[in-house]
Amino acid sequence: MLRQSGISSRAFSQRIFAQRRLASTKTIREVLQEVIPQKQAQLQELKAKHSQASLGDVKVENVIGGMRGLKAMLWDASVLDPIEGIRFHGLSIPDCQKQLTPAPGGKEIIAESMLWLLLTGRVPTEAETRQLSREFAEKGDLPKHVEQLIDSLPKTLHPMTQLGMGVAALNHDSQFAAAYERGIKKSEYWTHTLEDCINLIARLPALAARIYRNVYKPGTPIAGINKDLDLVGNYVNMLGYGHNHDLTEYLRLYIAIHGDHEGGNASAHTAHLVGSTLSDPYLSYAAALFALAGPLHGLANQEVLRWQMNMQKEIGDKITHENIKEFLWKTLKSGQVVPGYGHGVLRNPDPRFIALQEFCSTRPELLADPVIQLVKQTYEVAPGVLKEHGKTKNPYPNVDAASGCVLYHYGLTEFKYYTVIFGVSRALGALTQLVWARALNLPLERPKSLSIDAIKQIVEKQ
Ligand code: CMX
Repeated sequence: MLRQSGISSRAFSQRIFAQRRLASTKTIREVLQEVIPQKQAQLQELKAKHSQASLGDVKVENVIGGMRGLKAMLWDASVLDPIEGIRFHGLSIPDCQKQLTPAPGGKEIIAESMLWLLLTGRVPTEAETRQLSREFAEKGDLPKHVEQLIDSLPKTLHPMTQLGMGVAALNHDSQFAAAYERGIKKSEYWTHTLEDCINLIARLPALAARIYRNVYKPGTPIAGINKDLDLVGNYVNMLGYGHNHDLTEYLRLYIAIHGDHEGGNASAHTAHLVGSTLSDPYLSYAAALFALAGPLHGLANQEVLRWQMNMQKEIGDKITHENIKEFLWKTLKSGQVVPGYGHGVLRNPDPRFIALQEFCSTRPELLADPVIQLVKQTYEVAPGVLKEHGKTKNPYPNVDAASGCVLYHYGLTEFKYYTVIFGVSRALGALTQLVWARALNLPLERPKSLSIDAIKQIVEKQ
């Protein structure tokens, strides 16, 4: 009939599309309301029937399951074992607590020694650690334009948005970007990247503290950088809590152990992906921060506190295992996740959670705090409830289950700020990864995507 009418099939389809285009009065939302359920059903069918089918190099479950467990990245500095948890160049958290130099007068791991270990694979000497602290202090002041930018932002803008914007604006002074523009050899990329990474880590405390002071303590002066202090010592000073030695020690530990969690975690992987385009470290890390700001990742530490406060409000003074159980079920039945529980890789309690709990266990005033007790009591009940609920592969706490409550105890009660502290920390691992990606000349990341129809065609042939 087409031949009789003298038009080709392509022209025929174009005419049909044109007629549909004219006839349809649907909105884009209405069309999506129709199309999405169809695609969802197709995906469900693939998941149920063909998860284990091979697509060549990978299985269907890898493509539709968030690439969980897929060995597709190169990263030396840390390994995450599902049962044992994190090791940094082979060292567990307790090993690091024994071997890495603390701050003068302190006991906990500090950011400088963790960064040194991550970057070089070696445990630094005390002199090497102190030298890095001094370099950070000397480079820690913010440029004027970044101060002005942060000061101009609405105080209601989420602190993580402010942090990402500030980090991106620091790229004004990127040595890597300037050197690339001048024209450098690939073999020189890593040295300029390293300088940017050190400058960025040095400036993060002043940036993060300025956000805190602007939003929560406006109009009060911010302490200057003390050249004799470590990075976190200065950060806590600028936040306005420098008088509190225990909080300073807690934040030293917190920032060191949140530093890296294998290469594929969402924030570090984002920095790696963006950095693979040769975007400079500031832009790459700003992107990572926006991944960290998601509630399934770093924002969970804010969510845990919010959830706990709601639980406390609802239960009142009579906190029992039964009451907590009821609240957990209420959360699950309303379709929400229990924040601070579960993990993409871990299948045991997170050793970072254990390390933070141990920090509390030596301090009676922390053990007596109702918020900290609630974390412990929830830990006694939640794994059982989550197992019974039967969805999560890991019913145990991750680091976010415990990290906020100690901050809360010490008076840092503004939990919308908590992910910013995580953001100061994750720079250690994500930026180390960038330096090594440039040193090893790793290429642009560019995985292949497949449509649902293409996957169906492949699996149906098998
Ligand atoms: N509460 C309720 N349900 C949960 C759950 C939790 N804590 N953890 C996982 N599940 C659900 C998932 O939503 C998923 O449900 P669907 O099948 O309906 O999609 C199912 O259990 C299977 O998930 P999983 O394979 O066990 O976990 P994922 O690898 O998909 O997700 C994580 C991991 C962390 C996103 C998830 O456990 C979660 O949402 N936890 C709560 C948020 C949180 O604490 N995030 C912080 C993680 C640490 C960090 O990055 O900082």
